[in-house]
Amino acid sequence: MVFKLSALISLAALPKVLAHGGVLSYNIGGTIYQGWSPYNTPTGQTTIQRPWSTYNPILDATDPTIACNDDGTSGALQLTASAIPAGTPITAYWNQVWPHPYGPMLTYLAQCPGSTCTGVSAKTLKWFKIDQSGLINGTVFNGYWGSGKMIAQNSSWTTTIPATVPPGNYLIRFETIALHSLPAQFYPECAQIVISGSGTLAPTAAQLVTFPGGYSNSDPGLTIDIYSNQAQTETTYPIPGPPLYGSTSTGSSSVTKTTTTPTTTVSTPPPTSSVPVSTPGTVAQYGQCGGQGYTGATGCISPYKCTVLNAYYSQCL
Ligand SMILES: *[C@@H]1O[C@H](CO)[C@@H](O)[C@H](O)[C@H]1NC(C)=O
Ligand SMILES: *[C@@H]1O[C@H](CO)[C@@H](O)[C@H](O)[C@H]1NC(C)=O
Ligand SMILES: [Cu+2]
Repeated sequence: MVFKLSALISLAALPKVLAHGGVLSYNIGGTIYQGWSPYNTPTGQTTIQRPWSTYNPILDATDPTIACNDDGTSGALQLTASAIPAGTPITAYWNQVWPHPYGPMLTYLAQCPGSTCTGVSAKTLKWFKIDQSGLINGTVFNGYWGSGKMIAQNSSWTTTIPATVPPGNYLIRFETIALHSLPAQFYPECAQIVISGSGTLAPTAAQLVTFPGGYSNSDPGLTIDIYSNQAQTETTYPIPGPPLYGSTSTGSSSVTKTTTTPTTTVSTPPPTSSVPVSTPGTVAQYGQCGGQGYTGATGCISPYKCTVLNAYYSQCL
């Protein structure tokens, strides 16, 4: 009997893939980039995504693979998405349908020294957080979370590179954290991009972390028991990691969500309207309809509504 190797690999992988996964592809400014396939041979894989090794979650905030779900290295045929203007939305697609609706979504950037990220270990980099979504409404026990929203958005998450980010070579790290069981489950994957533009707002020291290092196993946002009695009335959730890039918060005492405008930018266009717009329009479901720096159409096709995701991105949902 002859078995196809790929069929054997799929069978072997099946029990693992049922309830877990990772980022499988990206849409950057309208271009689709396929990601790494962790269950195929590394030989010949050419992707902008860093190699990763398993659909299984990382269960320890100090795990040496927590930067990019791998050993930190680039692939033999590593690619980089070049000339991505700051201000561009990047969508990451998880396997369908992502199974874990309780927990935060987080997106980080790390700038590489020198002229490329290829060959640079993800563990040596300093990361800053450009997007986060924790408990959106309701209670910790049964509320609507960033990851629930990710599932509702076609198991995808869109983060717009802030227009203020300085040009250079970066890794972008999309992460979902699942809290349905403890320890918390981390699902991070990374891709290599070159950001262009004239941003000049460097992250502050307080906004920069290493991975491992950015999280601790005792962080309140990672030890929270969403099934406890307290969780049934708790409506705030402290998102793990450093304070958001561009904010003035120290992150040490407050979980209040605030949106602040960076103060030292040179080239931020005036904010466009980010108020929900209900006029019937032309933007399709999941399309961008507003946000700082955005100049396109703002009306969504019926029945979708323009919904503010963050200061830089509103989407038809
Ligand atoms: C939470 O937000 C979602 C999406 O906006 C909405 O569908 C849901 O009804 C809200 N739930 C509560 C309890 O407010
Ligand atoms: C949903 O996600 C898949 C990738 O997982 C993508 O191919 C498809 O175009 C997406 N659909 C929409 C409506 O965006
Ligand atoms: Cu899982």
